[in-house]
Amino acid sequence: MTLRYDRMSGGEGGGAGNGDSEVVLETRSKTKRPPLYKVLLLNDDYTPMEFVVHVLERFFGMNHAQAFEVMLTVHKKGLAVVGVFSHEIAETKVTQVMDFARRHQHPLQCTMEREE
Ligand code: TYC
Repeated sequence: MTLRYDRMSGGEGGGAGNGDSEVVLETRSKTKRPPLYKVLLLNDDYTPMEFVVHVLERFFGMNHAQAFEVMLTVHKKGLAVVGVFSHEIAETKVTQVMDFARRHQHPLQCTMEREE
């Protein structure tokens, strides 16, 4: 939305002044909220279920029951959103999960996707 206001001359002389007038157009620049990013965990056939549960507890602050439930969703559906974050935080989560999985030689995949 563009906000404008017009203001006719003021200042010295007032209405019956020298006849000069002034128009002020002010455009308020729109302040958009930064986009959010979904972090997705993908299923595979090899990563142990307990490892995925541990990842969800460790990097996404879930309790054991939540983590187990989300792991099962990924296992059954193929993927699930495991959190929604700013771009920087989402990138950090993806890197942490991918590094942790690689260090343990599991093929677990984690990605991020911009929210509409
Ligand atoms: N499908 C894996 C198995 O049966 C478990 C699994 C769940 C792997 C979630 C990845 O993101 C994942 N061992």
